[in-house]
Amino acid sequence: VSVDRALIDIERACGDGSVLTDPDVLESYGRDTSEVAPQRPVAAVRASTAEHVSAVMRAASEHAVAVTPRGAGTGRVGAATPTPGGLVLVSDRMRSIERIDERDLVATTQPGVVLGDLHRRAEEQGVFFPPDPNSLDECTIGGNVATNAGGPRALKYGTMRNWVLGLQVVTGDGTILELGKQTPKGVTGYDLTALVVGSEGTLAVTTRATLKLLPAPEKVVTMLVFLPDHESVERAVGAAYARRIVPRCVEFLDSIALELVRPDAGIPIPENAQSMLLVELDGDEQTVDRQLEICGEAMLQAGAEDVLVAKNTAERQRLWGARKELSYTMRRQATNKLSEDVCVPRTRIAALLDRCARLSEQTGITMPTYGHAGDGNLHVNFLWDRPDERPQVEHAIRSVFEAVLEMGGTLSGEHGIGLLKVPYLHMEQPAELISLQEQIKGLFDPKGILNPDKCFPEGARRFHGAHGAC
Ligand code: LAC
Ligand code: ZN
Repeated sequence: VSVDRALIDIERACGDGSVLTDPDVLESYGRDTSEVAPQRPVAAVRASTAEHVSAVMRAASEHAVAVTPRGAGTGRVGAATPTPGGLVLVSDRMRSIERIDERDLVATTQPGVVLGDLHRRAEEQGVFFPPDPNSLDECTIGGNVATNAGGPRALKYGTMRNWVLGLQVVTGDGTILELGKQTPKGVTGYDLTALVVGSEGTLAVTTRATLKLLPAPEKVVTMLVFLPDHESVERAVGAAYARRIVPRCVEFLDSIALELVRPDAGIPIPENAQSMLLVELDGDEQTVDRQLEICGEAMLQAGAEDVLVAKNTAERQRLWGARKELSYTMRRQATNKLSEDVCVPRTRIAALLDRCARLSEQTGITMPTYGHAGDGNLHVNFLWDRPDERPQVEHAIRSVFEAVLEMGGTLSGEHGIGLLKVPYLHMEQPAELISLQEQIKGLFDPKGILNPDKCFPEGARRFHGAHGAC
């Protein structure tokens, strides 16, 4: 069959050991960190260079075989789930941090570099790479590029797209391209770098990333703010800005989420706390100390019942450790979990939380909510045990999406479309806009082999049948 012929060409180009077919290995590449059903790939391909990736794409084009690029598989919407009958292209042989230049404030890395390793190496040189998805100890730069990874610090610093200056990529037909620039400014041509960032492996495979850095902030402080109701949460989210302060994080945890982090948070969380904001400030020592005082006062005025400050780095790390684990901790609370990552304007946070509370009451589905409140980006979770509750879950999800769109929000603030959200895309985007994006994909990937079942309804239908996805 054609996939076998493609694999012969690939192994010839990439060398012995570059094609993996061991069932256990393939099993481990079958899924990401979402509820999307696993799909075993026909083979996994390990490329070491851009030339290898190019050879892989040429062979796959010639034999019409789908290729799903994969980082660490920590995505949340099935974007790294192999396309049925296709290959996965892994980056574990491309793990080099090629350059961290603290004077140019630029880093160059291969796609398989783990984000946390880049953070540590940058810190050793006194510089700072802000993007911080919670999977940072596992996830890779290539995956961060593909998903436009966010995280708590996106509030002050933006998401991955703000930090990628240039990319070396390989398109669907095997062409190697240098996109973007090596300098902090540059407006030559269309911004194709920005287009590839967040394209979920549907446009091109990243083989090298040139990233922007900052000097590391001198001081970081974390404040815990306990709030009694949704209105006070919304007021507290806006309170820092009203005092001309931009925190680097404003994270929200509702009462269920709070109970789940309580045992590991390290800081005593008041027994009756209804919700918490984690507010983090960074900058030079004097500024941070002054802002901490102003923010604390502002939070009390917004209705906070109590404000605590983490005493030292160890306390901060423990608290964030519990927060980072939250989605896994929550996963263990029920037989089934789905998690959304909607985003609304900051002034609609209370309305969204009210709406979720009402829906939970109506449907009987537990809907704990937490997330990046400063950005209006909330993870609304749906937990249920019995299979016959599924229709209620579907109803609740659709209702949340409808509400979010009415409020001027978006279906996905940080996790993307992948497979999970394809069935809902049309709620936010008209057919013309979806079609334009599909045409753009066609230019990067003329044979339609790069993750062809993801992001858009037509590809999803072709590989997954009438329902589009899963
Ligand atoms: C989080 C991931 C799920 O914020 O985005 O925990
Ligand atoms: Zn998140």
